[in-house]
Amino acid sequence: KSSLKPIRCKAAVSRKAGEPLVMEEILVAPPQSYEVRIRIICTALCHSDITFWKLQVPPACFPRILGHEAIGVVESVGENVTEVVEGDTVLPTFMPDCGDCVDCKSPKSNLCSSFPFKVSPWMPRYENSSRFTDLNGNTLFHFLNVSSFSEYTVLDVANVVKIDSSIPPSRACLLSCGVSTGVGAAWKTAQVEQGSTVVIFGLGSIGLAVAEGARLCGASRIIGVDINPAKFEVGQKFGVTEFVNSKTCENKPVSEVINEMTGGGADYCFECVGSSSLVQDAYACCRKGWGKTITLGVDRPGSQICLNSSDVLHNGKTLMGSLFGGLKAKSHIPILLKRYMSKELELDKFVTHEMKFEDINDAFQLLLDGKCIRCVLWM
Ligand code: CXF
Ligand code: ZN
Repeated sequence: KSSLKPIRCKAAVSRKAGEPLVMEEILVAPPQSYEVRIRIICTALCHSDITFWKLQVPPACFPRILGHEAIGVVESVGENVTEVVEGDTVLPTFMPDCGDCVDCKSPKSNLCSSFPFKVSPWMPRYENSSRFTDLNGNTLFHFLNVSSFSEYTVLDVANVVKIDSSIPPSRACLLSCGVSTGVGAAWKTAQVEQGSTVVIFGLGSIGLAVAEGARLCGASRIIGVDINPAKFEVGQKFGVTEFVNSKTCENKPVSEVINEMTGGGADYCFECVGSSSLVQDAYACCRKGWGKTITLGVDRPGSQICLNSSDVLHNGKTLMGSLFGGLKAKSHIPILLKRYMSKELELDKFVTHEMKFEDINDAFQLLLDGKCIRCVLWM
């Protein structure tokens, strides 16, 4: 293991907030104990990459290697790694699954307490430690435990899932973040049942993945809410059955419209935008007694959700947050991949664009303009 050497390869470095990524040669250090170095096969763009690329306030930090939705092959492993070997196909996941802590051992949670989720610029097991340097010897920061906008990257073994190498990489990689987050929120966090009525606020990639999950769980009504009327047609391909344009609700709050449509509220509401006032709307139109509202969207740091305390007391509703769809990466991703292979889970329709890694800045523009669902970049 001590014979492992740094690898020189290409990476798209985010040097300044909001500025085009720079294609550079960088050095990727060997994996330390409990780490693996992987060669990225392909990576997709997720909206969180845009969020952190634009961000000017902490936890922003530059220069950084973004990217966290990907698939790769293990190039080498550090000491104490027994779970994977060189040549294994793996999905990186930003949510760790150590398998050992109270939370990983409980079926009720996916929030590992050995490596509590935070948006850190470092490797999870070693504070202030990066595996990336530029050719001037300067440190490049990590992102979400993955940093896949590089031909090679280093991950903690808690952040990789070994998968079957025969699955098409451009489809499998979607389960590394976005599709898992949405499908998981319906399947694991909400536990949507057959015949349920579901409302999805925001029909971006995550909202569409929630629709796909709700469809798989047998929901009979899937109501999409968005301000862009074109989203209804898109949504229909993902199982959306009805559409509400919240911009043209005729002066009625959107929650009132939903309460009328559903005769007193939906079984499950999902907030997929990242707006605390939309969380309030969602909570206001899930059914009293058993309605559940799930939040997936990322609002500005420090924003507050305001709920009326007697409404909360009188109505018996549930409000839950969902990170990575409540999925335990190592046990649940293989199940979703099986459901893809058996043609139940449809992944193909999420991939609207595929291009070369070199063209990553064009891919950013497509996502910024709302022109793509998932754009897969081949290394
Ligand atoms: C997000 C979830 C919330 C914090 C930042 C990352 N996940 C993936 O895109
Ligand atoms: Zn993501």
